[in-house]
Formats: sequence, structure tokens, C-alpha cells
Amino acid sequence: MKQKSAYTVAVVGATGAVGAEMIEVLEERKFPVAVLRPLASFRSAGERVIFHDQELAVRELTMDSFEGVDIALFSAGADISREFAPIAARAGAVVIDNSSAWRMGKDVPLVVPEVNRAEIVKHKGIIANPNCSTVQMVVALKPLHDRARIRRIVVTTFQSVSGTGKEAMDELLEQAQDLLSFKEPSPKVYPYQIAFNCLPQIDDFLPNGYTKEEMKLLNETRKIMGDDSIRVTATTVRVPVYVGHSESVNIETEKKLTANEARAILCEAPGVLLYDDPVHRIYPMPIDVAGKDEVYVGRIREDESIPNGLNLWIVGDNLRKGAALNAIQIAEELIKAAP
Ligand code: NAP
Ligand code: 12T
Repeated sequence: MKQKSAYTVAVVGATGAVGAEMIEVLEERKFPVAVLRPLASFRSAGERVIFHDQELAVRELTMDSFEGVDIALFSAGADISREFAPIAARAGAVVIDNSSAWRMGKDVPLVVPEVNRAEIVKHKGIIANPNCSTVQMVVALKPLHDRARIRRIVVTTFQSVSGTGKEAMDELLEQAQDLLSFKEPSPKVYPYQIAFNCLPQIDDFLPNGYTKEEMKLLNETRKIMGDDSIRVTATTVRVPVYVGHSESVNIETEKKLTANEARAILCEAPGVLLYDDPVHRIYPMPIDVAGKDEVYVGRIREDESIPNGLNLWIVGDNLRKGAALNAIQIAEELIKAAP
């Protein structure tokens, strides 16, 4: 891709929760878009999306969708990415893929700009956006790792339903309404009732008893931090929150970091907002972080059960930094680096 004054950008999955956020973030950040091409399934072909006060018709995704496209932002699920990302790349586009399809590929950079922007230029047509839970965790942990070397991470996530998409957001609302009017809720997207409940399962189970989502946190963290010696163990939980993933994170470091030292480091860290003042009950919550770009960190305290341990509470907007915003930040770096 050559440097231009403005680019043709395709959004695959433009009618979805992430795709809609991508179009909003492109507009908000004044990304140099010459032509926006919104793509989705045949079901929503002809629907309209608004971009810079212009109504654009959604087109059905086909083999021919990528002619003349410079950048293709994919967010229509892993099956679609597996099939169409290579087609888009062959047509000359650089794909920035939000699904899990390509993340662990050897020739696929897995990028969070604050952590490893230098990887972007190594792409061979596809760049992967990490899982939402991984993104917010590494944004907060990388600066601590650089200073004190993280040896082990124990993380429990509290993930919102928007991570699953539009239908899951509708399901939470419907179930809450049903329950408040004494009707039996009917699970469709999730295996059990999500309203007024917690589900200790995100994505499918693997033979080792972990879910795929839990293993993404291990494998993606190692790849992005560029350190396969970091040990990670995760439990991922779906909670009845609309937008914003929260994480309780325990780290063990090689060098001692006091809570105050960690606060000072995170105060300066790019993409992080320190929100930590227990005396005044200041700590991040998803209802406050939804719609924000930064990863919020609070509840920083020393783990008194080991010599070099810290506990942190990390909250991010999963549709923004966890998906759309991170993808567009990658696109911004890409065009900056273009010859
Ligand atoms: P969503 O709200 O359910 O939206 C799905 C989108 O994909 C819709 O635009 C849908 O179009 C489109 N789509 C579905 N089947 C298609 C097909 N056969 N051909 C073309 N388009 C098709 O889901 P979402 O939350 O936006 O998430 C979409 C995907 O993004 C996820 O499956 C996941 O891979 C990825 N994601 C990644 C992260 C992350 O961690 N970075 C977070 C969330 C999502 P229609 O309206 O026509 O059905
Ligand atoms: N199952 O892109 O349901 O790997 O919250 C993101 C979000 C997979 C992914 C979810 C998921 C991904 C979810």
C-alpha cells in the first residue's frame, strides 16, 4: 500500500456491534477516507449506514468486494475472515482482522500500537487485532513488564455481552424485561440465562478444561509482549453488563514494585488512565468507561501473600480499545509507515 492523501476503506461486518463502532471511530478520528465501502451479509444488503452525514448503502460481501480497496477492516466472525481475508489481501488490500482466525499465524503481526507498533510493517497482507480482553490487559501490563519483568499473570475477566455482538445485547434486555414481568427467560445466544447471572464460560471448552477465550489470553499475551516465558492462567466470565470488560489481575514480577511505583509508571503510560483513589471510592467501573478510549486502572495494591506481587483492576471499552479503536490505530500507523 502506497501513501495517499485518502484511502478506500472497506468495513466487513458494517452492520454489527464492532463494525458500527469502526465507522464511528473512522469519522471521529478524521481518518483520511476517500471512499467507505460498508459490507455485510445478503441479509442487510441495501441497509444504510451514515458516515460524515452521508448515507451509504451496505453491500453484500462477495469475492469481488475488494477491488480498489486499500484497507479492509474485518469484523464478521472468524469463518468469514478465514475465507475472505486472503481474497482481500490478494486484491491488494491490507486486512486488519478483528476475529480470532489469523491471530496466531506466523506471518501475521498481532498488534496493540502502545505495546508493539513496530510489528505492523512486517505484515504480508493481514494484520490481526487481538481479543478484547487481551488488548486492555497488555496496555496496562506492558509498562510494568518493562520495569519489573512480569513472571506470572493470574487473571479473571468480567466480560460484557457486547463482546458477543448485537444479538447478545438484545438477549440481555429481553431476559431482564421477562424476569421483571415474572416470565421465564429464554436463552438463545448463551447456553444459560445471562440476566442477573454470571456464566463461567466464554467461547468453547478445550480438552484441558479451559475455554478458548482463556487460552487466547495466554497465547496472545505472549505473542504481543514478545516473551514466551510469561506464565498466564485465566478464568473468563460473562456478566450482565452491556459494554465494558473488567479484569481482576494478579502479577508476580522479577523485581519488586511497590503499589506507588506501579501507580507512577501507569500515570505516564500511553493509553492508560490511572483511576485509583480508594479513600474517595475512586475505581473504574464499566458504566463509566463505556465510550472512553483509555484503559482505566484502579485498586492497585501489593499482594501481601508473595514478595513481588501486585493486584490491579483493569477496565476497558471492549468495542473501542478492545476492537474498533485498536484496529483504526493500527490503520493510522500503517498509513504513517507507508512508502
Ligand atoms: P455482530 O454484532 O453479531 O455483527 C456481525 C456482523 O458480521 C454483522 O455486520 C453481520 O452482517 C456480519 N456477517 C455475519 N455473517 C456474514 C456473512 N456471511 N457475510 C458477511 N457478513 C456477515 O458481531 P460483532 O460483535 O460486531 O462481532 C463480529 C466479529 O468481530 C466477531 O465474530 C469476532 O470475530 C470479532 N470480534 C472481535 C473482538 C475482539 O476481541 N477484538 C470483539 C468483538 C468481536 P448482517 O447484519 O448482514 O448479519
Ligand atoms: N467469543 O474475537 O464472545 O476472539 O465476547 C471476541 C469476543 C471471541 C474473539 C465474546 C468471543 C472473540 C468474544
